[in-house]
Amino acid sequence: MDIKLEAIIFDVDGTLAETERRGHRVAFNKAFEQEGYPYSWSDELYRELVKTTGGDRRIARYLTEYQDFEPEEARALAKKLHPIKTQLFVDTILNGEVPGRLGVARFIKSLQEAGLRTAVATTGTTKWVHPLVQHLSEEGGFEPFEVVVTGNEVDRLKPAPDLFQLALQRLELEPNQAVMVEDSRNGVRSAMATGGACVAVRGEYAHAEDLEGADLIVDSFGGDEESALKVLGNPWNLKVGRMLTPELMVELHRRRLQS
Ligand code: XBP
Ligand code: MG
Repeated sequence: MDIKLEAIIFDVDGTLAETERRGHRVAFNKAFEQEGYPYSWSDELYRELVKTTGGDRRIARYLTEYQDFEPEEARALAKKLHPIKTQLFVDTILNGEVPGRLGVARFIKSLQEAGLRTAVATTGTTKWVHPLVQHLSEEGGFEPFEVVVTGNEVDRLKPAPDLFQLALQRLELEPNQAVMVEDSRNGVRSAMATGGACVAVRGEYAHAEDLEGADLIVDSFGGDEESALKVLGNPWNLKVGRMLTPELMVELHRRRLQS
């Protein structure tokens, strides 16, 4: 019996919006400064730290690995600082300072017009994810996501599959009825661990080789001539044009199912 593609599940950070370098990293640094700690994460250091998913775990890792904190103390200080960082990032969102990634609104609109359901599964904290996805759907002119799963709702963050599995459960779908869209190595690994299909739209902190295993790797969502996407990996030899489209998602899903 033919299994249809029903839904596209999006990651947030690096996928729906390039939030890390100018958003989260700045909010972490503002929180450190506001609370009187002499820490400041450079872009280069953050490229390493962002491999640790979850902002509070990221702070705790930094304190133990770079500031010689004992694990207990590191966790306690992270618990204190992370909510402060989160509120600072919410303020950034509410000031309209977090734009969607180029081409993502067009892509989501085309998916919804083609009758595909759309959802979110992110490691990020509920408190900022909801205002951000609401802002992106209003700014981008697409319907709100049907399901939004955030890092607070599961025990294991990416690269574990838990977030995508919870989104699939809420959509009442099996992994082979969805395509997941990610930007990073942790995200691609999380999607692959569900057994479903994954499209990687390389994020600012990822390199193409990190995204190996995805069913299609591109550098952007694409658009008209000057913003055409570049294909970085195409294991199914799909016919890929200037932009991601619903038809391409259906074809990728079909090829994968037939394999
Ligand atoms: C990326 C993450 C998050 C953000 C920071 O999530 O790992 O931790 O970097 O947000 P994804 P928080 O790519 O899965 O969307 O500080 O709220 O964790
Ligand atoms: Mg991401």
